[in-house]
Amino acid sequence: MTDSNLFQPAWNFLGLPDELTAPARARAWILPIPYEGTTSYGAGTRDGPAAIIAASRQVELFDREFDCEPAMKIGIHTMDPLALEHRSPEAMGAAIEEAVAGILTGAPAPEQLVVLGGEHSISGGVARGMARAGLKDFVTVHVDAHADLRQEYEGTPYSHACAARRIVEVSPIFQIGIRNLSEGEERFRQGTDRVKTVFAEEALAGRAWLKDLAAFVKGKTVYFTIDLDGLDPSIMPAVGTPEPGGLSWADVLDVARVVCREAAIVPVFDVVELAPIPAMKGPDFLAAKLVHKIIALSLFNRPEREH
Ligand SMILES: [Mn+2]
Repeated sequence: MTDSNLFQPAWNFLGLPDELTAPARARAWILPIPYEGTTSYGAGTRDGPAAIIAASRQVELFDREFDCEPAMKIGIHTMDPLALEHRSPEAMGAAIEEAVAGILTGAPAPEQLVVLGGEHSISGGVARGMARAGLKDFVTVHVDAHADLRQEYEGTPYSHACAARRIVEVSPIFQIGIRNLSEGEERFRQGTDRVKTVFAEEALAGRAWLKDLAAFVKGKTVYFTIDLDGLDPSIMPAVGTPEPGGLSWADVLDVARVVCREAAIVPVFDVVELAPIPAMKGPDFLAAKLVHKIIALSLFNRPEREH
């Protein structure tokens, strides 16, 4: 038999061996959605999912926080990417809603569905898919530089600039890291009790708001959506609209720890808006490590769901 050491790690998230990637065995499933249809400034998010998976194959599986290789216990299945490249934003949203609902209610189904974007407009479809799958009363935690609360943008309500507004239609939302919003978004935010906001300057000034976040997610079903431009562009320049003054790596890990510890379950999270920069691997690697960490934080210390 051929020496298996001759081959590179498998082409899946983290490069896991086959026995850990079968859908029926894997507690987490990765769904790449390389959609880019409404990007208004820097382009390239269609290449985000492949860059995250490529970088993930170099991520160290051992994690000192868990004193083991959590992915080897959890199992992770990497799905084929959704083929949505040529759809309108509206048709894209409907297709994602149907796909996510189908995955979450299928047999087998993952305990956690991890969506890799693609631009942030995909998240409205993800949230509606969760609702359609029967996940009742879930709440959303949203890391972003932008409020994304516009009713519509450049002629479509399904733009990346409207992602959070579409989510608010199905779920209350807690936003962190916001440092850019329009007057209309600010008025909408002030006029509804479904949006809580920790602006970037507050997020960077201390940790008191983590208590508010903990109270928001405590005992709840949580959808966690991370637009990578919520992080500071000094560590995450590979985004379409890099806004100065964002979250650090430690900040976003603190958010993830609170969400994963206090929530009842985190059945879906997404990491979106990576627009890879050729020859700059840091951002791709950051995104891959973040996905790995959130999977481990949310599943490792929880008993496996009964099938
Ligand atoms: Mn953003």
